[in-house]
Amino acid sequence: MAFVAHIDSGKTTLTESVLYTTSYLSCSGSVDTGSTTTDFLPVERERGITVQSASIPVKWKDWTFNLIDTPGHADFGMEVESASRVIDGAVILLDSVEGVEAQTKGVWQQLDRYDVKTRMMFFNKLDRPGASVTQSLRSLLANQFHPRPTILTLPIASFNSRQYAHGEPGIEGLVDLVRWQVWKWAGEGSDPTCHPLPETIEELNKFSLFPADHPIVPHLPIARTELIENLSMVSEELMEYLLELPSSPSAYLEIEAERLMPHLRSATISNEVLPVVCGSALKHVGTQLLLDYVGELFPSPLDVPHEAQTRTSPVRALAWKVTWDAKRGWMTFVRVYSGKLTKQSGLFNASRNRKEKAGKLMLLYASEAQEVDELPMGSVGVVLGLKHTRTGDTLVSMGANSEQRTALRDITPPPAVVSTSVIPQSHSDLEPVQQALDALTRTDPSVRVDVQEGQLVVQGLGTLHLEIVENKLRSEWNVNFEFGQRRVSYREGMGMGEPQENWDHWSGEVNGKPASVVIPVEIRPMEEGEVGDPVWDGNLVIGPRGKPLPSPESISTSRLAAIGDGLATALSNSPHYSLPLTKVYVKVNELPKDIGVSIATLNTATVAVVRNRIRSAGPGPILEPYVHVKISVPEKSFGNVINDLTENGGELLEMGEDSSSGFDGSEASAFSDEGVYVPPAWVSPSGSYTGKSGGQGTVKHVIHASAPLKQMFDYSNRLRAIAEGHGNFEMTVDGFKDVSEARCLEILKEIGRA
Ligand SMILES: Nc1nc2c(ncn2[C@@H]2O[C@H](COP(=O)(O)OP(=O)(O)OP(=O)(O)O)[C@@H](O)[C@H]2O)c(=O)[nH]1
Ligand SMILES: [Mg+2]
Repeated sequence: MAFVAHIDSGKTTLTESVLYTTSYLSCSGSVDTGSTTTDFLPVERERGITVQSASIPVKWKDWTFNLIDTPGHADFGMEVESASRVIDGAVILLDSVEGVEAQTKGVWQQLDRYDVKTRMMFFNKLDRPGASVTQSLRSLLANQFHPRPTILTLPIASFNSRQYAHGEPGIEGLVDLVRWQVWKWAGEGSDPTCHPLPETIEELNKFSLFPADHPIVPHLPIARTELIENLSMVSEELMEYLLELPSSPSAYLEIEAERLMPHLRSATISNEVLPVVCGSALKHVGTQLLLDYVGELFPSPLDVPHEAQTRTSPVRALAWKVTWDAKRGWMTFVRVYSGKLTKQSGLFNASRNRKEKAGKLMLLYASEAQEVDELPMGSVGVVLGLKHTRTGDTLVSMGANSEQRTALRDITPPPAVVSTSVIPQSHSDLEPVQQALDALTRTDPSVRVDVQEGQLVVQGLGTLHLEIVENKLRSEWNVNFEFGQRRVSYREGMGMGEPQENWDHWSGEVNGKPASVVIPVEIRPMEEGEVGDPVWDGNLVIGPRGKPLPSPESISTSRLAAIGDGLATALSNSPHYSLPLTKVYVKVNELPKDIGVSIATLNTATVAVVRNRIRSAGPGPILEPYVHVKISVPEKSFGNVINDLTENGGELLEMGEDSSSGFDGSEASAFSDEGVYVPPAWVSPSGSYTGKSGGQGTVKHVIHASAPLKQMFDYSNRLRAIAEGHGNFEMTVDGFKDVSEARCLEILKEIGRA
């Protein structure tokens, strides 16, 4: 299970609270003082942000979870990508002052991509002024997250009726609507007390925990009734049970939690409802309840269909993360999908066709390790001593047959959008720098390294990503180099020229003898409605069986792998402007039985044929990366911000006075609230809003725009100047877009091609 969310929603704080609650820690650390367990890298502690995901086995009651704390910043999206690949369920946090934010959507889509069905929301920071369960729930519906968000716990701002109306002190209690209990936090640092709620309306109205006039009391039966009725919409069995109940107003209060839980669980696992729980990670409010619900509702590894999964051999495991540690060497994080991985055993890397040998095995508690003899099915642990394995590779036991040796589904890095040259300080620094870069790409496949015109170039997912790369090269690898200027990465599309006759024939000389081969491929620019494949850098490559072709390294038949590799080479560098190609459609047809040439020749011929075809099609469009920005500024600077955006090639998408619209300004209609219990706003009252996006007493104006990434590199400085320090923005990469002719010329000049 993983915690995923927008930056700063409190994932690391919640992880810390989980460790504290489950007694792993005797006192909890804090992100703000750089003392948390999972943010252990020096850069993380300095900056108070998570850069890499960390996994921790957590024991709670009879359950064991493998918890992964992920980073929220989109520049470290690879870490969420690989975590999403190995989890069976995710808890998505929402800062309940801000509601849905840019990366909330980003991580939600990542979970979709890896088919993580089971999800739960945690509305965090309910202690903050301006926090609202109602608004947060509405923003989920407005952004079309899930048609059935289902609130399981309700916050109690105060047990004192008068203070409650003002939302102060923030969050003193929680009502568990399923178990029909109230949790009360008496004060800072003290343990909460749990009180069962009365099962009749009359007794509830006299319940001594609340003063007689507390407004939440009469609302609680309504909330529970709506929860149960909405749940019965997805469970016929529950519906039938409800129909049998006597029609007394208290009937729904008597239903035991045990009766509801199985329905809630199956609806959660099948993604028919999205359970929502509330709390404050910082104050440890709601952490136990979250853990209880994760335990009750999340699937065990056996409840989720995984590729061929058994408790017995052979071992199949996915390396979902590889890191380098100065003391321990290469550490490969694996999730074991079947069998039992034992220490010192021989393994086969099915993604790279190489033998490996496992050394020690460990369970890792963030940076602390415990050695173990074996990792059973379903577990997440670390293997030491593997030499060739990279993030995303499949490991199987040596004895596995060829069918069991196939690779599990890969992890795909998001596209790189910025690059910089790496200049070793002296000639003797070249080799260490190269080695360090190679090691770095093994740990983080979203860092790409290549040589362009004799110069080492690294590409990454954003400017912060490159900063961290620079930082790691210096502090972990101690190599001497300078980074050149940051540049955005451009792409080329394919031209419209028709193929010449016999364009797919290749003939040449192999070992002094003439050889020829026909490469069975079709190539054209992608058409409207076709979606590029991230595995192929936004191109669409279809294999002989009509399915998307996997990356060349994980193709198991050697002839197809040779063609795949040739395609990748040809598509990585256009014959026109030497940019990587994107939005090209390639179909590889069935290969004839006897091609008459060696594998190596097949590879060379594929590169040549594809390059020629792209050359003869003429130059295509140039594409550059765009970002989506959401900017909040006071009215005074509104006009200047807009002028600046348009001057820099930005396109305004939407403007308004607050951010209740979808964060991306899309017009898409919201999910209806029919069949959803939305508590009235007064149920989650809060002190007046002084949050980060507005500033005291000022109306915030929100602008959504799309702009070229290149113009937005130093936007934080620019916005600071324009809005005199009162502006805020968030930015997410929005893919590659075709550029105008004028901009095309500029780009060609910039890259020295015009
Ligand atoms: N008031 C309040 N502040 C919180 C709460 N949870 C987290 N914070 C604060 O929010 C800030 C961000 O918390 P983190 O735990 O680092 O957030 P994160 O989601 O891990 O951030 P990234 O890993 O960088 O994406 C810190 O200053 C926390 O102290 C909460 O429940 N209430
Ligand atoms: Mg964090």
